[in-house]
Amino acid sequence: MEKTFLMVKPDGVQRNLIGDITSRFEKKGYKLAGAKLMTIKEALAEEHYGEHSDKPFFGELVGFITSGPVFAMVWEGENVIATARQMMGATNPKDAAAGTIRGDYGVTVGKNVIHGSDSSESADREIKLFFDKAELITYEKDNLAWVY
Ligand code: FUP
Repeated sequence: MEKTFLMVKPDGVQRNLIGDITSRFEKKGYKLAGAKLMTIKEALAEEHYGEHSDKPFFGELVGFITSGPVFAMVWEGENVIATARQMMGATNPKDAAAGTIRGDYGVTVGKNVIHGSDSSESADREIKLFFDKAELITYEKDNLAWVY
């Protein structure tokens, strides 16, 4: 089943948005395969954001993502990579539609609340960067026949 890497960034953790963000993906119908509160060391931040290493905002980006705890998650389900990106909204919150996470909670591009993999290659790479295999759980959901 398709998997993606999502992460509530330090601003989202500080603003108590872990629950709301996690809830959106649960309610949508995706399955949580792994999650942890962690701090990101500089080397991991530089590797994760390697594609931006020559950008003027790289230093600020690494400084921000290492500035406090993040909540790292792996979610799975049909089309979860693209659908999670839609649920997150545009990178710059000023362009993100209302109803998306960044549209509802973000103001500036530097502090845009959530990260999500943008392709299956990024998802594979980022899941491996942030999670050991043993931290990802495979399990079945009940058939929910007891929910009325
Ligand atoms: P996204 O995949 O939506 O997270 O966006 P990008 O990979 O293009 O950018 C990664 C992060 O860099 C963004 F979440 C915020 C930051 N960024 C800036 O701070 N300034 C910019 O001009 C563009 C991105």
